[in-house]
Amino acid sequence: VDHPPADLIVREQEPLNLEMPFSSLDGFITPNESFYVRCHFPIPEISTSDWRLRIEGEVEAPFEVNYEEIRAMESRTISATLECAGNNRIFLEPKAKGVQWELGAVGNASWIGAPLAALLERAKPKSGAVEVILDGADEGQVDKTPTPSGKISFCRSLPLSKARKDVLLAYEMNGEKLSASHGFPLRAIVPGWYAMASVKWLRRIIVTNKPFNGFYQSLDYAYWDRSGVLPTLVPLAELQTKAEIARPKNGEIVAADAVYRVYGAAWSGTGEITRVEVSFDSGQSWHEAKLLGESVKNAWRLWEYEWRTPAAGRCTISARATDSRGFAQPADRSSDRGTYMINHLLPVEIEVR
Ligand SMILES: Nc1nc2c(c(=O)[nH]1)N[C@H]1C(S)=C(S)[C@@H](COP(=O)(O)O)O[C@H]1N2
Ligand SMILES: [Mo]
Repeated sequence: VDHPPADLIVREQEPLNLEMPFSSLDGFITPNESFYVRCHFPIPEISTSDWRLRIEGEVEAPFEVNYEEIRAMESRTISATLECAGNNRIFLEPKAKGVQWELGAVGNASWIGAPLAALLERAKPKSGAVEVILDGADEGQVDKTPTPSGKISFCRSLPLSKARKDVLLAYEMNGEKLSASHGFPLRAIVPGWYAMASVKWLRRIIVTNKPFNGFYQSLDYAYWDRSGVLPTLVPLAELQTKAEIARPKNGEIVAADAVYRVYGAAWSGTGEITRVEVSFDSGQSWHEAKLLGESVKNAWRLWEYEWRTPAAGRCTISARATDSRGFAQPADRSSDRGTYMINHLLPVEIEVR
């Protein structure tokens, strides 16, 4: 690791999986040393002098760029919240396999990079092009059946329309050069989508004329969609609307007959957060929380609620978010989502003393 994981919970050493203790939430921007890390394979060591990004596939004009060329392109700065699709997995019943994330496989950063649209424009996708595969330089063996023989790389695809709309190829995170664990030298930032789409250590961009069905698009990071005539396995995409409580944290002891500032963050991939509500009685009554700061597209919104604490006893606190398109959080969990897209209500149990 190129930064000390002092602020982070080590979920796995190899591959490296680090979680932010969500109770340490302290502002709109997650500092780089507190930002969660999710890796499937060993972190590739890449030197900028050997590194190239190739744009190929169903394009009229395939080409390669090096690190200096990417940095010399017209840049854009965006805020974007990344959340792992498996965030909150530890709370699933029955227990699910996979990294046991609590609340902290999420973070918000300011990213600087080149718009993917600019590279695509130069490569000129052919008329039948439908998707763009983002291919990472990290490789390894996966163990879900049917198991591919030999190593595969981490790669994901996007519809060409999304790739052209707002995807950033980022080389800076919160004003610093991207670190090895976050994808040095270049990573994708796919705003509004679960973070498996934001491929790190980019090496190739492949335009295709048919939907891609790679491992992380089908066997992994997919869910059962029942909106059509028959259930279909669909790759995960948009972030689901969610509010998380940073403080108090589970098991915290809170002073009775006092004022406590309940504090957290809320985000959505489908719209703006318009409302966060808090309940102190297992969801029987709800109180409007105050949304802090300004609404920033594709970034989380911090919120707070000044709580007059009751007399001593146990208390269950829940928070729920609603977005501008009316998406809210389900009370219960559907197994159609496998071990991903966990946004049902997750109450915090505390003691008032
Ligand atoms: N090449 C590559 N890109 C990747 C991954 C990976 O293992 N390899 N993990 C993905 C997943 S599942 C998540 S949640 C985010 C995590 O980004 P971070 O480590 O910068 O927080 O990266 C995504 N991009
Ligand atoms: Mo993830």
